[in-house]
This record gives sequence, C-alpha cells and structure tokens, in this order.
Amino acid sequence: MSGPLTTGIATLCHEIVTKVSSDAGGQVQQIGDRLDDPLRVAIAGRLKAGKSTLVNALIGRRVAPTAAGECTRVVTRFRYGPADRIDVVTRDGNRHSLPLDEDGMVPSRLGVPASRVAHVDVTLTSDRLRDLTVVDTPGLASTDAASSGRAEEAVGIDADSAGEVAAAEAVVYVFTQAVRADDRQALEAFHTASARLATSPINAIGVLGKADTLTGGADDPWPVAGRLAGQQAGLLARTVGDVVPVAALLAETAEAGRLTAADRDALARLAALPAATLTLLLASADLFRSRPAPVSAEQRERLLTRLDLYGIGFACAQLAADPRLGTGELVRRLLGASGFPRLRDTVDRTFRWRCDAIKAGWALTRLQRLAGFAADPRDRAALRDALEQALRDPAYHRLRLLDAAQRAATGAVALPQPWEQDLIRLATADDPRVVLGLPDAGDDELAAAAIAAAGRWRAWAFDGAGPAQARIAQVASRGFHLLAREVSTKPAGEPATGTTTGEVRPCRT
Ligand SMILES: Nc1nc2c(ncn2[C@@H]2O[C@H](COP(=O)(O)OP(=O)(O)OP(=O)(O)O)[C@@H](O)[C@H]2O)c(=O)[nH]1
Ligand SMILES: [Mg+2]
Repeated sequence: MSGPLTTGIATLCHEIVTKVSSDAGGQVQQIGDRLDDPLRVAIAGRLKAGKSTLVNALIGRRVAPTAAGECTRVVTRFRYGPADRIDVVTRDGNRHSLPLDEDGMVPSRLGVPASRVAHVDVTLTSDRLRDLTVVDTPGLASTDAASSGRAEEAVGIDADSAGEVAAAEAVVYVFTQAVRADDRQALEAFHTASARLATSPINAIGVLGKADTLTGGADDPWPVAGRLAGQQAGLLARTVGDVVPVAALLAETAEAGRLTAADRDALARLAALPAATLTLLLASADLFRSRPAPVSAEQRERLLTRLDLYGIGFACAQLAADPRLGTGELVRRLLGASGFPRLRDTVDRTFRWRCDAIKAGWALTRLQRLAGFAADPRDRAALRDALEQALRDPAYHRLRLLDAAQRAATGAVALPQPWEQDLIRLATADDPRVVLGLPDAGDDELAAAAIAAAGRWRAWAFDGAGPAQARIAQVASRGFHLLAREVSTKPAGEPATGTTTGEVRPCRT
C-alpha cells in the first residue's frame, strides 16, 4: 500500500461513500481506487527528442518503437499486468487487442488509423512497472509559439497528450535544444503551458536528452552537458524541479540488455586498433561506416544504433584499459556513462518519494471539485463536511502546504520569487535544514529560524499581501510553526524530519 497521506484519504473515501448517494458514491469510489494505482509519469517533449527511448530505459525493455523515421503518433500507456497485452482504445470507446510484434515491441501498424485512436493501453509483466506507470506521448514538430498562439504547442504537446499530461501525477519534459536565456518568449510559453497542464517544479523535471551528441563524435560530452543542464535548471526553476542530462540511447541499450557478447567482441577488436586510427574512425558516423576496420558493415551499423559514437568510444576506452572486461561489467559501465542512474535517482526522490503527497493532493482536489459540483445538494454538504473535518488534522497540513505551493508554482497565485521558493521548499523538502537553508544548524537554531519564518509570513499576510496571497501566507505561517514544534520536540539524536514538514515514505516499501 501507499504512504500515510494516501492511506488517510483512502479511508476518508470509504467513509464518504457510506454518507452520499450512489451516484456521488461511485465517483468517490473511483477516486479512491486510483490511489492504489502506481504513480503515473508522462514523458513529453518535441518530435524525435528521444522520448520513446527513455520510456524503454525506464521500463528496462525495448517495447516502444524508436527510430529515425518512425514516430509515436498516439499516446501509449505502459502499465504492469499479469500478461503482455496491447489494447488499442479507439475514440468511440472500443478496444482492439493486438499481440506484440516478433521483436517484442508495440507494432508500428496498429490496424486502426491513428486519427481514430484515443490511446494505446499496454500491460507488461515487467517488474519495473509494478510501482510506476509510464506514458509515452507523441511529439509535435516544432511550431512557432508566437504564431500558433497555443502554449502547449510551444513545448511540443498535442491536444491528446495534453489530457494525458494533465492526468498524470508527474511529468518528464525531454529537451534537446538548449533553452536559452535570451529566448524569453519560449521560456514564458513553457511556463504558461506547464501551468495549464497542472505541472510545476513540484511534479515535473526536465531531461536534457541525447546528451552524448552535444560535443559530436566520441568526445566526452559530460562537462558540457552538466554545465548546460545546470544553466537550464536555473532558467526553468519556475517550471521544473531539476534538469538532468541523459544519453537515453545508452541507458536503453544497457537496461534492455541489447548488447551481446558478439557486440562486446567487435568493440574489443576496435579497441585494439592504434589510437589515431580509432580516433579517425569515431570522428563521424560516415567515417565509422566507411573507413577500413576489422568489423563488418552490418556489425558497425548495429553498434551505431545501440551506442552511437560516444558510446562506442567509451566502450573501446574501457576495453583498451582492461581487455578482459566481460560483457556484463561493460554494460554496467555504459549505464553509468549514460547519466541514467542520476535520472532514476531524481525520479525516485522527486516523484516516488513524494508520490504519497502528490497522489493524496490529486485525490483531494478531485473530492473538492465533487463537493462543489455534485448534482445533489445533500451530497455536496456531506462531502464538504467530511473534507473540512479531515483537513483539520495537523497531519494533513502538509497537503494544504502542497496545494498552496502548487498554486504559487503554477502562477495561479503569484508570489514574489523569494516567497515562492521559500514556500516550495517548505512544502516539498524532507529536511528542516534544507527548508530553512541552514545546512549546519542544530535543533535550537532550526526551531528559532522556523519561528522567525512563521512570523515573517504572518506579518506579510496582514500587511502587504493581496487576499489570495494572504490565504497562502497563513498556510505557510502555520507550516513553519508546525516545523518549529517538530524540531524542538523530537528526541535528541534523531534525524530532523517528521510528518508535518515532509516526511513522506516511498509509495510501496
Ligand atoms: N545518440 C543518441 N541518440 C538517441 C538518444 N535517444 C534517442 N536517440 C535516437 O533518436 C531517434 C529518435 O528517438 P525516439 O526515442 O524515437 O524519439 P521520440 O521523441 O520518441 O520521437 P517521436 O515519438 O517520433 O516524437 C532514434 O533514432 C533514437 O535511437 C540518445 O540519448 N543519444
Ligand atoms: Mg516516440
């Protein structure tokens, strides 16, 4: 089962069902059921950004078609199931089953015109999907945000995908081109789109995709990739929680077990070439295909599609240094060189770790909406009562914080930058030292700083803030008070974390 907040909301749903009509009860039940589902992450980004390749790396299996020519034209949802199965769901609500193709992949021909497909529902027996559902979205060709006037298009999202992204609890945006400081319009368009899609630094991260191709040839791209991603994270701080550089192709090859012992041997033959010969061979894909080398043309093509030039160069360097290196160890090192472990870690920290709060917040918003719009006024009253009662519990203050931070982060209620960042840290960080920006402080100092912060927010709520800002400021002020109480009451020697400020356990451990 999930974490404490989700469990609480699930209990609340059960209680509400007994108090409302069967119509509203059915809807509450649906909300409650969704809490048991794994966290849903949508992968979005422009055409050919490498989204499907990243999806395969995350699943640990090559199932989503990826190719220079082949594009994802429909939304595809990958979730855990007892058997491998593909259902094409058409816009009229019908489902058509298909087998995986002979390579174990979703066939590129679905038997139904793409325009009639609502989405493709793929269940797989992959363990990776037990606690994560991954949604692959089609990318739009680059459009001019200014002339199209639609912000979603500026980030490469079509109408169907927009619905999927909004329905997912978390989003990974894959960028390839550099996000530039002087491109204010593009940054603003992305921020607007992300607000419309209900994504924010709380539930969205960016990936700087195809990081291996940044420097061209086999040169080490990581110094450049790291700096670029850091700059982009700064520029996009209002839109995504972090930007992580990744060479998804290497990650896919490693995670989906696509490198064979024969590939390893071919790489070893290349690694044994004189350094100058190898450097020339790896200077471009054309040279790699055409210059003389002790490896067949077919084998070279295989290596290019699995590793590309940087991956081949990296593997050769490893094999040159240690000619007895086995395939397994080589694959492990390639995975390290893909930057994927950091992405996994970020996904775990940002999404899985927060999924309790993200999912509980999601359910709460849906219940609140139902309390406002249910057909029967008695249902609305019963729902409002139940929600009010639940939210009085201090444990749920975290949800209020998250809701407040989400409003600020999406621009629904604009806060001055420093206040916005203060609030987001309070709502999402698990360590009081991080929340308060005091990495080396002791408990007394932390408590004093939390009380001071509570006072600052309260003072602003009464003098300076607008009405909507003031409501958020009150929530933040109480959050800092609870944080102060928590750091001063915890037994000495325990790590400074707790339920009210952000201790959220992983979803399923
Ligand atoms: N060198 C390199 N190539 C990559 C990487 N990721 C993807 N590619 C290649 O880029 C091409 C497009 O990748 P896809 O994963 O199909 O991209 P996509 O975003 O899903 O494309 P659409 O669905 O058509 O929008 C394929 O040929 C991939 O092999 C990477 O990290 N490095
Ligand atoms: Mg794709």
